[in-house]
Order: sequence, then C-alpha cells, then structure tokens
Amino acid sequence: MGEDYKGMWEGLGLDIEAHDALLEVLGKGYQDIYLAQKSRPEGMGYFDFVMSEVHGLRIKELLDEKAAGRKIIGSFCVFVPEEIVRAVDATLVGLCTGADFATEKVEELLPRNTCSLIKSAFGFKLGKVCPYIESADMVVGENTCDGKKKSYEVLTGLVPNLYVMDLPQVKSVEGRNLLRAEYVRFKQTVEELTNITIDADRLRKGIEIVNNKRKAIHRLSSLRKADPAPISGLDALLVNQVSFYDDPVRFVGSVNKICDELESRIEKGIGAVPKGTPRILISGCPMAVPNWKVPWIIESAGAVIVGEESCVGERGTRNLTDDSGGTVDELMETIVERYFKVDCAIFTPNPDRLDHVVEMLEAYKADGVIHYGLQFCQPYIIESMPLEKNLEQKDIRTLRIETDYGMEDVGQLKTRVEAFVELIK
Ligand code: BJ8
Repeated sequence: MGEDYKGMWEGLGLDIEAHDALLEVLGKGYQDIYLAQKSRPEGMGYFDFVMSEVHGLRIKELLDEKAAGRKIIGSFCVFVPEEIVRAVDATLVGLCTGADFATEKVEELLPRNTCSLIKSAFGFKLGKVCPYIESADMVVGENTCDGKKKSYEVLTGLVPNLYVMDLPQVKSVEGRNLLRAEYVRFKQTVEELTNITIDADRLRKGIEIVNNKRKAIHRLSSLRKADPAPISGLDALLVNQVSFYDDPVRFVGSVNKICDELESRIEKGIGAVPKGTPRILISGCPMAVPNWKVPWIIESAGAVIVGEESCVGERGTRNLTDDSGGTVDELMETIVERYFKVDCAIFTPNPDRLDHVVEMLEAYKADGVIHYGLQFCQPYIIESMPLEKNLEQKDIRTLRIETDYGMEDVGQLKTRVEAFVELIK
C-alpha cells in the first residue's frame, strides 16, 4: 500500500519513515493475531481488507469527501453524537488511540502515570502517524475522566482545531440539562463549520444512518449467543472497531452479510471454536484499534469472548435513538435521552453498569467476566472492585486485569487468564 499513498501521506504532513514502521508492526500483529485464527467466517475478508487499507484507501475516501466539500470530524469518545454530525453531511471518525507511539515525547507533556489510551492519542499526534487526525476539520475532546479533560488543555496546543465538549458526571436533572445544552452548542458549531442548517429531516436522516449501524451490530451480537460461538471475540471486536472508521452504509451491508453467513453456520453447527468452549464476557475500558492484546490472550487460552461491555462494544451501541419526533427540538431531546443512558464509569454513582454486566452475562450465556482496566484509569479500576464484589455475591466468576499497551506483562497475564479459564470450565 505504501507506494500508492506516499504522496497522500506526505500531503497530510505524516512522518513517512515512522508511519512505515508503524504499518509494518501493525501488519505483522494483524497477521499473527487475526489471520492465524482458524475457522473464521469468510465475511471477515471484508474487514481484513478494511484493516489493510485503514491508513490508505479509507483516508483517500475521506480526502475525496473533503474535496467535494464535506467535513471530517474526529472523536475520542462515544458521547460525541454521530447523528448530529451526519445531519450536516459530515463524517465522524474515531481517532487512533490503541497503541503506544512516541512515548518519550509524550512523557515530556504528560505524566508517566497517564492511561495508555490518552498517551496513545498524544503519541500518534506527536509522532505524526495518524492520518485521521491530520485529515480532520475539527477534533472533538470531551470532559469525561480527569485524565482526558486535563490532557485536552495540553492537546489544544498541538491540535488548533480542538473543540471541547463538557459532559455531566451525575445522572441528575442538572446533568441532563448540561448534556442537552452541550449537544445544542455542538449542533451550532457543526452548522457553522459546514454552513448547513439542521432541520428535522436532516436530523432524522442522521439518526437513521447511525441506528442502522447499531442495528447491524445488535444482529451480530445476538448471533454470538449460540454455542458453538459462530465468530471469535477477536473478529467481533474488529467489527466494532471498524464501525468507528468505515463508511456507515457500506459497513451495515458488510455486517449484515457476515450475519447471513453466521446464521447458516449456526444452522450447521459450525463454530469459530468447538461447542462447550468456556465463554467470557469482557467488561471495562474501550479497546481501540489495534488494541487486541487481552482478547488475544483470552482466546489463546482456550476461551471465547461472547460479548464486550465496553464503548467499543455494547456500551457504545446498545441503545437506539428514537426518530419519531417531528421537530428539531424533539429529535435533539431523543438524542440526549439516548446518550444519557451510556453508563460510562465517569458517572457517579453508576449503578446501571452492574445491571448491564449481569444482563449481558445471562443473555450471552457467559461463564465468567474478565474486567479489563487500563492502568491509571481511575474510573474503571475503582469501579471494578465493587463490581467484582457484586458479581461474586451472585456467584459470577470474575477476573480483574489491569494492564497497558506494552507487551511486558503478557506472560503473567497468560498465566492468570489460563488459570481463570480452568476455573470456569
Ligand atoms: S464513554 S469509557 S469512550 S470516556 S481509559 S481515557 S476513562 S483514564 S476512554 Fe471512554 Fe467516552 Fe467513557 Fe467510553 Fe479516561 Fe480511563 Fe483512560 Fe478512558
């Protein structure tokens, strides 16, 4: 892919040498983790292709959209309402936050004990290796955890088109009012950016596009309830990850195609793993591309992941937005309603999340929960302790993992995960 896109990457100001090195590591990791899997559905070929072109063809498409007058908006969080972005014919893309890069430079700006996800966002920017952030007309940060909100103060110096959205921390009337006010401000900002005024038809269309993505993912999720699981957790995670980058309409078509195939696999009793393989529900911090470390460890230990209680997973997609409102105000209200249900650990208290974990565990017939906490992520790590206690009181086996994007702890994690898989067998 390199030679075909070199000019494009240079035009975006990427550091070609560093970027080549990144792509090489990514390609090797993908080969070892993804392509080495057995009994993959054929439909994953589309996602393999998307991944092979994630910095190539997809970026070219985005630049073509820009040339045609459309805007690209980058985001780090599922609280950024894609419906509103779509309503102005703009495209929302998730920004690269799933791998370590330029760590030394990052640690000149951020404390070492900052979570890997935040450091990664900085590393990709400082190392000039993320074509998404360089293509974006606007980058949206959000006041969620302390790490993110303070680091955006620093990121503003590196990303002049950074827009910061305030977010509530409490699910109160005041919290909801704040979310509504911030979504109205965001709507006005994207209207100004694009010179397009959002009317009810535009907003309804935006809701429809985003709901269709969620519905396709719901269909895929429900097929993972089968035993044997027709698709690995790694592959299902990849589909969720690609949903943040891909063209939404094409994405829906590809997910539905793979779902047709999975239905026929289930009918024939074909699985990605043998029937009776221990089933795991992952819960915790989001896993952005190419963060596949823990799922890879879990599935290499002889288990299969059947669901993700995560923003790159069901927390991010579980609820649809009601599109029955007749006016912009009514539709904005249903957007607020939908996002206010997201049970991110930045909320205090956050009781819904425990209910959702239990609900998912039952729905996907999981044998145990692995809580995935990124080191230094206080919201999720602190929440994981009462979560584990509550789950164990319900006789649900739980393993808490705290890790980062490095590979130093792989051996130790493997030992712990293997022991856990033995326990739940
Ligand atoms: S809605 S989970 S995407 S904030 S891992 S940066 S929480 S210290 S990512 Fe998130 Fe939005 Fe919530 Fe979802 Fe902070 Fe934790 Fe780092 Fe995190």
